Amino acid sequence: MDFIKIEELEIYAKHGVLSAENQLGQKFLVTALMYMDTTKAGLNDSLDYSIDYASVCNFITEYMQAHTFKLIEAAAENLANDLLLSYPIIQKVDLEIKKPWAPIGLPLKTVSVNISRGWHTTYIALGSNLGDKEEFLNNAITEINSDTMCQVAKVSDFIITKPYGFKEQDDFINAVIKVETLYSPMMLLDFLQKIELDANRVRTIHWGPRTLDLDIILYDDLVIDEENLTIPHSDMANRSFVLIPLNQIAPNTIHPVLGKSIRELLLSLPPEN
Ligand code: A4P
Ligand code: MG
Repeated sequence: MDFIKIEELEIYAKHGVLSAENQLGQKFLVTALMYMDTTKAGLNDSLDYSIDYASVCNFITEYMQAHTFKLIEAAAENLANDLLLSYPIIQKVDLEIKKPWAPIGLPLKTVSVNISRGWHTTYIALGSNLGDKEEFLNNAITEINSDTMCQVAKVSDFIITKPYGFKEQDDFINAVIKVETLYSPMMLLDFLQKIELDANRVRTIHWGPRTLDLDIILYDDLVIDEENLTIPHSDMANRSFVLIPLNQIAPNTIHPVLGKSIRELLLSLPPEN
């Protein structure tokens, strides 16, 4: 992908673990690679389709001077987030913060931290079969969208579905949403679980009734299988209550393990699912 690079912007600021560093300050060098599609800006020769790098340099300088972090990791993390939120055209940023004068009493050239942060596309399945089901789904969507780290980009229809798995329970309302997020998969899971808890979800029976269930279905084309998080969702390809709404908003998205589009997965689903 195209990028615009700001190299070794020199900033005098006050980050550091030592109190002398917080009081006297020192020099930092910031390098930022900002990924975006520059085609339109190039063809139209217009800043309307790009970023003004002078403005970004001022932004970075002001940010670094307005805050005092102990760790350059924290300075980088927060600066990357703020850059991505303030300049929506930037899809990803590689950020390096160098400390050329790190006070360690030994002859070192520089110490630096390098991070890469960006927007990710994720699909989240919502389900409810207790209480005011529609309201639980609507509230969850509003809560997700009101978090600065998430933007709800698409919402499928709300569909009424028969219970899958444990059958002796009320019908569900299900939906799938497309969300652009700055959260890592783990942070996203934590965030969604807090929303579930807020909805007073009581977990008694596995696959049983719930006020609100939020599952991460896809996250870019990432494949992870950790103890508490599996992406793509391990059972998504067998569930019409996931595939029908997902097919409405992402029919051509490819399942990164099965190598089939959502439309193909839905077409090959047995009718009883
Ligand atoms: N977990 C692992 N991967 C993920 C992921 N991709 N997204 C872990 C979210 N969570 C994930 O889930 C248990 C643990 O799964 C979480 O703590 C997380 O670390 P849970 O939702 O807390 O527990 P559960 O609901 O009892 O089990 P499970 O297997 O998650 O149930 P499902 O898969 O959520 O299915 N029928 C219809 N028609 N519509 C429905 O929405 N839903 C279910 C529940 C059953 N039948 C249904 C529906
Ligand atoms: Mg679940």
